[in-house]
Amino acid sequence: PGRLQNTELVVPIIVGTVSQHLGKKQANDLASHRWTVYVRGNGNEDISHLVQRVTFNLHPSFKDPVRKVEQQPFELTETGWGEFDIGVVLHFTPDAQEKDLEVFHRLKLYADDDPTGQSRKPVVHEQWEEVVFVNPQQAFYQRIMAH
Ligand code: SLL
Repeated sequence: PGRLQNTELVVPIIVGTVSQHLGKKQANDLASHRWTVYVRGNGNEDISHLVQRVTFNLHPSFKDPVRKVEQQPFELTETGWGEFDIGVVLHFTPDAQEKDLEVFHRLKLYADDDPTGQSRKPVVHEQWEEVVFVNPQQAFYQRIMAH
């Protein structure tokens, strides 16, 4: 047991947001859009073999801005009026013996070709991350490789 030396485990993940204007009838000052932030594996696969829980740190203007999601799907839906950087904290499975990792992802409400946001076309904004485990725990490494 223990850590593997000279080994890197690289796992690609996708962090993204999708948002949509609520429409003139439903929108109000505090809620012009409905949006979802999510963490996924490459090709939409389950990442619960790696990630135990995700904390989404929202802008302080939200009620209870620290939101914990304890199981798949690791996503959160809200309504709001503005764009901001969402802190997405990955808590890995205990056998990884790794620190939490915070990734920042910009919530995008407005498409570049529609700056007023009146179109109701969903706006998707995704970023790729490569999570790198340096000298991973042996048991964790074997479990992930066998997955
Ligand atoms: C801005 N710096 O000024 C950004 C802040 C904050 C958005 C955006 C809260 C919604 C609610 C909300 O959408 N905050 O209170 O339910 O554009």
